Parts: sequence; C-alpha cells; structure tokens
Amino acid sequence: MVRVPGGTFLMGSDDFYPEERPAHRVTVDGFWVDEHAVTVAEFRRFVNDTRYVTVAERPLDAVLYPGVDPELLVPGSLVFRKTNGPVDLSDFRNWWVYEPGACWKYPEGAESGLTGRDRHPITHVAYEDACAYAEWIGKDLPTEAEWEYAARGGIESAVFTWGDEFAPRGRMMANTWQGAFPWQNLGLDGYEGTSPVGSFRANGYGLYDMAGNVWEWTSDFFTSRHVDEVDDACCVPTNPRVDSASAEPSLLSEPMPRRVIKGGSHLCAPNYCLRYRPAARQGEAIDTSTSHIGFRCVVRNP
Ligand SMILES: [Ca+2]
Ligand SMILES: [Ca+2]
Ligand SMILES: [Cu+2]
Repeated sequence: MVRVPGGTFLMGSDDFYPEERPAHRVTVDGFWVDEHAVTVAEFRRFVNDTRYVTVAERPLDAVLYPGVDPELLVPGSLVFRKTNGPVDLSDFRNWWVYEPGACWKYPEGAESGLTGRDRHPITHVAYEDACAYAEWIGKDLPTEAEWEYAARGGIESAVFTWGDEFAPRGRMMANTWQGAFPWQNLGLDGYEGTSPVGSFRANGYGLYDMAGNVWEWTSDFFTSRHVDEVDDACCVPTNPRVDSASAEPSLLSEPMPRRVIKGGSHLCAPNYCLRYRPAARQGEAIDTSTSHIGFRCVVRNP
C-alpha cells in the first residue's frame, strides 16, 4: 500500500458533467491505499480462503426483481459487447448484455476464463463483494473524497490525474477507449479490454490506474451533485462521507440504492463518456456487477 498524506484539496469540477459540481474544498486525513486495484489473483486467494460466493454467482430472488423477465433471473453479470457500427448512445442496452454465467471467474460468460489475467483487476464484483473482500483482508473501501484525493496525486485541480493534457508528448497515460464508442476501439493505448495493473505510469502518489482500466467502488452513496457546502473558507468539511441513501431524498424512489464509482474505465470514450478524470463520478446500483467495475482498499488507522 501507499501512504497518502492528509491535506486539503479541490474536489469535483465545474467544467464537465453536472454531477461533479460544485468544485469545493475538502480536507482528508492521511491514509494508506492499495497501489493498484485488487487483482484476479488477489481475489482468488480470498475466495479460496472463505468460499465466498459473489452476487453475480447467486440465484436471483424474483420477489426482489418484480417485472423482470424470469429468463433473466439466472446468475449472471453485465458484459460489454462491441457493436458492429454506430448505435443510439442514449440506450446502454445496445452494448451491455446480461450474460448468464458471467462472473469474476468467467468474465465474458460461461465459455470464458481467466487465462493470462492474474494481474488484471478483478471485475464482476457488486458492492457487497468489494466490502466482503475488504473485511477479510482487514481494510476498508475508500470514501469518494479519499479516492479522489488519492487520484489527484498531489496536483491541484488538474483535469487528469497526471495534468491537463490527455496524452503528453503523445504518451498514453491510462487505459481508456480511443475511437468512436461503442463500435470502433482503436486500442492506441495497447488494450481493448482491461489491462494488467501497473501497465501505465503511476500518479504523483505512486498509484496505478486511478484513471481508466476499471471503475472503482467507493463507500459513498450517490447524489446527483456534491452535497457539501460550496467552497467557503470557514467550513471546509473534513473526511466527508455520504453514508445514507437518504442524502438525496429524490433518489430514494430508485429500486436499488446507488454508490459512487470513480475513475472511469477502458470503455470511457470522449464521444460518449469523458470520465477518466478524478472529478468524474457515477452512481452504480449496489447489486450491479459488470466487466468494467472493480475496487481497491484503504487503511485509515494502521
Ligand atoms: Ca484501451
Ligand atoms: Ca481505475
Ligand atoms: Cu465512462
């Protein structure tokens, strides 16, 4: 793990998507954070030790999913499928497929496997799977503020974790999507799917893949904008966390609470989702697992 010294930073951004607003000052205490996302090999050790069964591997209870096609109530997970050409970008079902049998062991579905992927980030983990791993290893999931502070690597309010330029001197700094999503993956960064952790340069704190590769779970509930008080020198929140789904009452009507995921993934492309930035955030239903979401852990009081 890497030690991130405590400090105050500008969280969020006023320049991109509305959910990142407002940019505001936040203070976090120092903490330890995993150098890279939890890998397949690491997660396998956890499962071998505990016989843990992930959410994607469990039968689905029809009572919890009223109105869902019974054929879809089989264990499985969301797998990305590249399309043959341009599609309607407003409907994610054009490229996300609920694949029966897909789970961390079979990331593309029942016929797939993990050959050569030991050093790739674990995927197909729902929120409670990430929590179970963290508890087993004696760590925690980061809050959104901790995650973003760590991702920024000590550079104040830059667009990316390494600065303001996407590819300085032509060098690719993260595993994202180049080309027109979701059909044309140019792979200029060398990877169409996930990449082994540590394939791209670390940020200022020595952390890998804080942009791209896989999204990472944080412990904060999602709100459609930052709920902290706006930038005000007299009341900078310290170690803020959104630990209740009712932080934004309008979201309580959603069938499943959402937690914040950070960092973007290998599927983020400028024509669709410019979220391989530290300020970027997305709310993910806690029971959802996909081929592009993983996690890393923190330790607060060693
Ligand atoms: Ca890529
Ligand atoms: Ca990442
Ligand atoms: Cu994205």
